[in-house]
Amino acid sequence: MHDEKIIIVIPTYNERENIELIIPAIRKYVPQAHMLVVDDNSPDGTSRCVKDMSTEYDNLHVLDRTRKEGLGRAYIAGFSWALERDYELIFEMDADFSHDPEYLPDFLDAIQNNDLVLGSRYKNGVNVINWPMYRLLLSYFANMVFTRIIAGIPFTDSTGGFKCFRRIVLEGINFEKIGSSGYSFQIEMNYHAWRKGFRIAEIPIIFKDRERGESKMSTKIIKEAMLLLWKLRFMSIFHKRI
Ligand SMILES: Nc1nc2c(ncn2[C@@H]2O[C@H](COP(=O)(O)OP(=O)(O)OP(=O)(O)O)[C@@H](O)[C@H]2O)c(=O)[nH]1
Ligand SMILES: [Mg+2]
Repeated sequence: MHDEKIIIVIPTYNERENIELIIPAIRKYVPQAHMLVVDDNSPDGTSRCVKDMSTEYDNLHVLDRTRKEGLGRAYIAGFSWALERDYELIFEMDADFSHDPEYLPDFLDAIQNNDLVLGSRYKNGVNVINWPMYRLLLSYFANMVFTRIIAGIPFTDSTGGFKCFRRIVLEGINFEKIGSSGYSFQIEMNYHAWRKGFRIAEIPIIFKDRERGESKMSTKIIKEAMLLLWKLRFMSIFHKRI
């Protein structure tokens, strides 16, 4: 059990303070997992910091990109990198400790009988710590109302970014058709996996707001997500299979 090759993909933009702490924390909970930091040429030297750490930590990799293109593009580059190698389980995880590495073993348990495991902030009530009320309400309604009602996606947390894919799921998704760069990237990936009939489970996680580094949330990201939901609704109506 749990002997499949694991990689944790961590996109970063100006996360130097967090990345040097999250790497040892991940290692503590899943020592066998490899890590891939996908950095968009962060001005604060995140990539350099990870490269320096890789002399001490084995199986720690960096994928350097030339410019900031959003979370979605960074993940697609990271997934492609992982699929070119022999990883079976591919995680998404933020660098800023909003995703507590202590849940990683729970994902590994749940993926044994599933193809995709989603960490959900809303599965057992509301488990978000330290977010301003407007942001919590926005996220809660986006997930519990808009994604479920507009796009018909049955999950409690479609915008979360703490998840574990079996490679077969990523191999089944045409990355060229994924247009989103912000949160809607998460919705889009879940939607395609769900429509293709993969086994998907949600496990409860407690999500904490970042304590270090700067937020990259923007109204552009929110607008992109709202547009996507309507697009998915129309795709569902016409049963367009992708
Ligand atoms: N490579 C890359 N990483 C990004 C980009 N935007 C965000 N990230 C990283 O993706 C992860 C999630 O982004 P966050 O900025 O934490 O997004 P969030 O959690 O919704 O919002 P805050 O925590 O409030 O900033 C973090 O590790 C970021 O550093 C980007 O354009 N490129
Ligand atoms: Mg964050």
